Amino acid sequence: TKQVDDLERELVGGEGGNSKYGLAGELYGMRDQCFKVESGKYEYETCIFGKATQRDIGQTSGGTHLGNFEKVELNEEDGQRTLMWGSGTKCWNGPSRSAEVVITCGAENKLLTADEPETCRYVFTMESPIGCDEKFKQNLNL
Ligand code: MAN
Repeated sequence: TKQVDDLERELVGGEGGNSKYGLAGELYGMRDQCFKVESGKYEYETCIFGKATQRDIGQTSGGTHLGNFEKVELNEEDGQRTLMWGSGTKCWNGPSRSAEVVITCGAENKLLTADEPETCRYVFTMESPIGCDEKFKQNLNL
């Protein structure tokens, strides 16, 4: 029983809690997968439970470290999921780089957009089936 309890805690967290794999284990299916998107002169790569990286288009290795995967955040009110990376390479004269991926409901796991709304803070949108949950349906009155 203890083993099952421990595994369950790892997968779906404690009561109502957030865990390593998200509220209901939804990140398990994309664990260690990486997703890419191009924007302006850069290609970005975000790896679930890994790193986020910025490269010049055409560059195939190295690049600027945008952060290490930290957590998935769930907004209790609107059900919005956001994946967060932090402690990236320090910005010139500023904070260390960080990245977040805002999830919307969609058929595939796919990064859609990349933006740098403030210097060295990178915000991506991603469509994913993990965004298509009860809360999403409620918000759209489906
Ligand atoms: C690099 C890139 C940019 C960033 C600047 C900050 O050029 O990482 O995204 O704005 O550094 O100096």
